[in-house]
Amino acid sequence: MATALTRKDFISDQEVRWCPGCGDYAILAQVQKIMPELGVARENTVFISGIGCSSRFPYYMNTYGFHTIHGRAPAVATGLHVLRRNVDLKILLFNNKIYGLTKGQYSPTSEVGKVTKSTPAGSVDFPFNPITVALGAHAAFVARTIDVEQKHLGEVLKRAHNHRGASFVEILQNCNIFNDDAFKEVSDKTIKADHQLVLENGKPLIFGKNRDRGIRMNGMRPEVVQLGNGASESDLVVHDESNLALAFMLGNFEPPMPTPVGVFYCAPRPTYDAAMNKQLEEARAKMGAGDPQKLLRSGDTWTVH
Ligand SMILES: Cc1ncc(C[n+]2csc(CCOP(=O)(O)OP(=O)(O)O)c2C)c(N)n1
Ligand code: SF4
Repeated sequence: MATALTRKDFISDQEVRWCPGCGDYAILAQVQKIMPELGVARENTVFISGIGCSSRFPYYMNTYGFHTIHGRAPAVATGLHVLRRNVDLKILLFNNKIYGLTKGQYSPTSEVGKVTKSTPAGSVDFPFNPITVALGAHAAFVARTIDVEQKHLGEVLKRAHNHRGASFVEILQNCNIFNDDAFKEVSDKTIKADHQLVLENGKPLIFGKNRDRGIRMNGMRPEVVQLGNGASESDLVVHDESNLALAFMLGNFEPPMPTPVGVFYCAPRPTYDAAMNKQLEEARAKMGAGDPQKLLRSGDTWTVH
């Protein structure tokens, strides 16, 4: 019988080279902690990264790994369109709102007006919102978590793993060297309760240190209401992970609205891999095992003189 794996089995012999205090450490530690709990053999696991500090990740995991090209990890993992096709793999996007490895230029998730070495007068680029991009690409599982929220991070990663099909997880990650405190509002213990909206399926959208504020619909627009002040829990929006419109609405929350964390959307549908295998099985049952040589010589063939 195979012996159960432990966290240590997933730690490679490579020296971890991130700046002291980088949020990447917390994400690596939690991934190494939950991997044995997922019960997947190391030889069946591959971590595929792009380019960047975060992309050193595969070196530190004692599994298969592939350090690929900038921004193209999903493309290398599967071909394009991974989310729409629902290929059974897990995408972890470390969002630090900056280019870390190349020493602090603005990135596609930096806010408008971001002053960096490459944008001394402030960036004029409108940023990507990873959650709504994933939803727009028809991802069937979309979630957000935070590097320092180790318990939440672990739980979200396990849910992403258990979801059959493509899972997309945005992890808010602090780059303490080039963009320190980019997510201070949702990670600082003293203030985070007033800015984090923890999504729980089937539960009303409540937040705040005293859990006394919530999200209510005012016609077609969401608004923050003070509970007890003419508003009660029954007036609030109830989170429903299968509601795509709600997921988009929450994905678009920007301050002064609270920042949602947790599973925005989870609507399982057949995976690309399963659908393709089913089609092949059906074809085999109908036509028997294929013969590539026969296939090549069938249909329209001609001789070139
Ligand atoms: C197509 C392409 N453009 C630019 C680069 C140069 N480059 C290497 S790493 C990097 C920034 C990486 O930042 P990010 O992906 O946010 O990861 P981080 O280092 O912040 O973890 C850039 C621009 C590249 N390698 N390939
Ligand atoms: S530059 Fe930023 S993202 Fe890169 S290792 Fe240092 S702290 Fe982490």
